[in-house]
Amino acid sequence: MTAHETYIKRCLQIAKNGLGTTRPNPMVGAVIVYNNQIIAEGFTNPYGGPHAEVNAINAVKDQSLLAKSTIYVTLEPCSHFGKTPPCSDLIIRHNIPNVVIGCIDDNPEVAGKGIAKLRASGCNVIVGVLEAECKTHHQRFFTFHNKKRPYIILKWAETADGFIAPLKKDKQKPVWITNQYSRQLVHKWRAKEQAILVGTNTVIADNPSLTVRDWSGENPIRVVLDSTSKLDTDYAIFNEDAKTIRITSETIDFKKPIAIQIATLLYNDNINSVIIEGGSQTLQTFIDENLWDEARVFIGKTEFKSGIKAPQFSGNLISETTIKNDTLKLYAKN
Ligand code: AOF
Ligand code: ZN
Repeated sequence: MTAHETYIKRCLQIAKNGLGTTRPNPMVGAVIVYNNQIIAEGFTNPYGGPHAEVNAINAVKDQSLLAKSTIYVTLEPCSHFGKTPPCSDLIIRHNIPNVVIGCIDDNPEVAGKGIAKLRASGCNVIVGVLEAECKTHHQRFFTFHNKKRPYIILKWAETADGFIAPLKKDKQKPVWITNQYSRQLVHKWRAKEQAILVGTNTVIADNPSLTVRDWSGENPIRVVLDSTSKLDTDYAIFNEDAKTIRITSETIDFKKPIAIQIATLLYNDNINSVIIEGGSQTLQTFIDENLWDEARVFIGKTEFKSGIKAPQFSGNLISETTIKNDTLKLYAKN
């Protein structure tokens, strides 16, 4: 690993401190290096607050060193007045001579203009260090700007014989396909996403809370498809633990393809990622409309013999792991 890569790697590490708070803004990390030593670090503040570069620059004790330093940042420094002033201007004002960037910011407000500004003022700018890692790190933000929809993760658990749920089920007794460790992992995943979505049948059958209670962090915004507009507000999904968006026939046309309408609605609500946790019909809708980015499928050891079939799809298998007696398969879209 080169020195540049080592420092960008550190930027990626500290960027994650912004998890759950910066969205829909990207969680950026920045470090300032003088004489082969990190002299300051910063990450993006909660939405609307100072950017990573601002925090890193302010954290330098001896500000005179800035004129002899290099700033490393996962994402191109911004060039526009949004909720905060442009980071590229701040870098120029402090005469920081070297800027090393992971990847370009695809927000049309920025999109290369930050780099152009820095270069025009005489900064030495290097772009594309650990670019793939930085793009992956910022993929929710990029999907939001480039595809005008949230990053979409499909998640379900199926039995060894391919069922997602039994046909009929006793409301009082939850039926678990996966073990407690897999379930905790799902709560960890939830904390990473801005929203979580389920269909009406899942609410009625499982009465899920869709929170991160077995982990920590922010509860995602709950989104429920209520095609009949009849869901009782007694369901746990409407409790005070998190915000809930109810999608009814007043918000979308259930006779037309619905996944694209939902994706657009969430985009308009500034939501840059969503995890879809069922049921089979809702998941299948997103698969059939080809509107997903990742699928995370647990396969348990139990068999139901009959029941509601798991979604049918094809994807690129990225990894297969075991969590005690469960198998977890991660797919990316073909
Ligand atoms: C950076 N560093 O840490 C972040 C950046 O409304 P504002 O002022 O907060 O600007 C938001 C936009 O700035 C956001 O859409 C993205 O393009 C960029 N985010 N830029 O230089 C940061 N979070
Ligand atoms: Zn900025």
